[in-house]
Amino acid sequence: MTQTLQARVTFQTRNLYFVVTKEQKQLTGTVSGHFQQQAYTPSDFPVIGDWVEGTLYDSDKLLITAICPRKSLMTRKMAGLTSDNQPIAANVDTVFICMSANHDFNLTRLERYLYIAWESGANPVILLTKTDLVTEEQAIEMSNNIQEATAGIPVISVNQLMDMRQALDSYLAPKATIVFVGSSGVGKSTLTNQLVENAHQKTKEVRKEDSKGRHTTTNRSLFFLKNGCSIIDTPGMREIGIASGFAENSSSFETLESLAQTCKFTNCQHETEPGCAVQAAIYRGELSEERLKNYRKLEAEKKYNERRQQFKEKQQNKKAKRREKNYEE
Ligand SMILES: Nc1nc2c(ncn2[C@@H]2O[C@H](COP(=O)(O)OP(=O)(O)OP(=O)(O)O)[C@@H](O)[C@H]2O)c(=O)[nH]1
Ligand SMILES: [Mg+2]
Ligand SMILES: [Zn+2]
Repeated sequence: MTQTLQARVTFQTRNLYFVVTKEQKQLTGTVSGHFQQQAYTPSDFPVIGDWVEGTLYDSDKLLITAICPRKSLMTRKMAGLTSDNQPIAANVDTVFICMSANHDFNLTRLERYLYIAWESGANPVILLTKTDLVTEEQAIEMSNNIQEATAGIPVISVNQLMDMRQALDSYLAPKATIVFVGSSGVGKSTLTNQLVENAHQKTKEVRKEDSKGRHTTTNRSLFFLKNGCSIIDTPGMREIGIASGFAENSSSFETLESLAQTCKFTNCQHETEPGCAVQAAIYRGELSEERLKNYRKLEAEKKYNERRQQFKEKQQNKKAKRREKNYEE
């Protein structure tokens, strides 16, 4: 008798998938011939974080017949001529974009990662890592610069001396899936190891002689926290191509904004207005609904931050006036 079951992909090497059932049983999986025939692009195959369905055989092997509907899918453009997107991780809730405070700081690269996160349907959070290597003032300045450039996306400063679970607590819900992305050596595996006791990810050590790294992560792996939260560690991306559909050199922040400037009405809400360039781009498949949704969120956050800033200034003015008054008396 065959048993059909669902399991989550936690690791992949070539065509072999390591999967874990809801009961925490580990199995190895391969896709069925029928599945293979129906798959046309890399994203049609299971990727880490996917829930897959299949039939159990030999007590610990799964013949994968289907991928369960994905909540989100992170992809990047593949190197070379192909326009296919390479899937990175599925069903992610929060993408932690890691940038280290010591030498990795680069807002353009950050923008690209943000773009990937937005396109995926997951929420981005920026982690400024290794803040122990700079002064507190420098860390604050960098964090402010990031905040200014990204308008409203959470920025969290961390370093290995901190309690990471406490720092990231609100994102580590039992059913949540989080992923760490960012350049090689920014501390993604160190973060993973701190959060997951049994992760034992080898972390990159930098050789003194040639400053080349060892133990750099080469494969994506999914780990579970005791509460059920899933954590995916990824290898540092050397080049981060933006998923196809957009020119690679286009700035993610500017694309939608410049499109919006060509709408017929200057106060266009990009909903049902005639002559809306944004909706037209969505219709042509050049822009995803998700991207517009994130743009709206960002706009709302921008407004919120502006209001907060105005409020703060008002409070400060009031205080200053009060001080003046006291002084006069
Ligand atoms: N000073 C300091 N060093 C850190 C911190 N976090 C990580 N490191 C060190 O930085 C090096 C790289 O850390 P990893 O965690 O391996 O970096 P990674 O992002 O996983 O790198 P890849 O796997 O190559 O993508 C290691 O030698 C860590 O010990 C930190 O907060 N402060
Ligand atoms: Mg690593
Ligand atoms: Zn419009």
